[in-house]
Amino acid sequence: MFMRIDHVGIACHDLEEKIALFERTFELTVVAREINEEQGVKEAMLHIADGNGGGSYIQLLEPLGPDTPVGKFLAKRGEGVHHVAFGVPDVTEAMREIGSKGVRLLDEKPRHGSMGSSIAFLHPKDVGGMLTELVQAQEH
Ligand code: MC0
Repeated sequence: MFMRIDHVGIACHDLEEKIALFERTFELTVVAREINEEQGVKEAMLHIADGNGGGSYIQLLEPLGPDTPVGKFLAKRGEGVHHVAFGVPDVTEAMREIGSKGVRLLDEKPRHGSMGSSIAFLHPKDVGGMLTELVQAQEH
């Protein structure tokens, strides 16, 4: 079902500061930036590698406000890993399969994600405490 880890999302207070940290420390490069109003984030994707149907990235996430998923996460837990996203060939099919196993889906239908992807989230309480995202990369 999973093809690769598409990205690890990291919640931060200051996107520019954390981009500089990851560029300096790991020599990663920002390949995309976006403001996603629906998800309440300003985000940047830093490329790690390619393979198995798409790329792998670190995603840095700054909330657009306190009453957003990432804003609430920062207030409660502070900066750090917010979610792990798995690349899947077909997000609707993956939602159906995983949902049929009793895992709560946080989205009824796929939403818009980074770089033209289609995404859906699974409840962290049903996946060992890990907020999990399913990602179908944009077709090229
Ligand atoms: C909350 N919880 C988490 C968590 N966020 N556990 C692990 N990882 C996280 N990120 C835990 C809380 O500690 C709490 O447990 C329980 O889940 C319920 O949390 P809550 O604080 O009561 O509820 P809310 O209102 O904060 O909702 C949490 C929930 C929400 C995960 C349902 O954040 C959500 O729907 N997230 C999906 C969308 C999202 O995160 N979007 C931002 C990234 P306790 O034990 O304390 O009761 S957008 C993105 O990444 C896009 C741009 C992309 O990748 O392309």
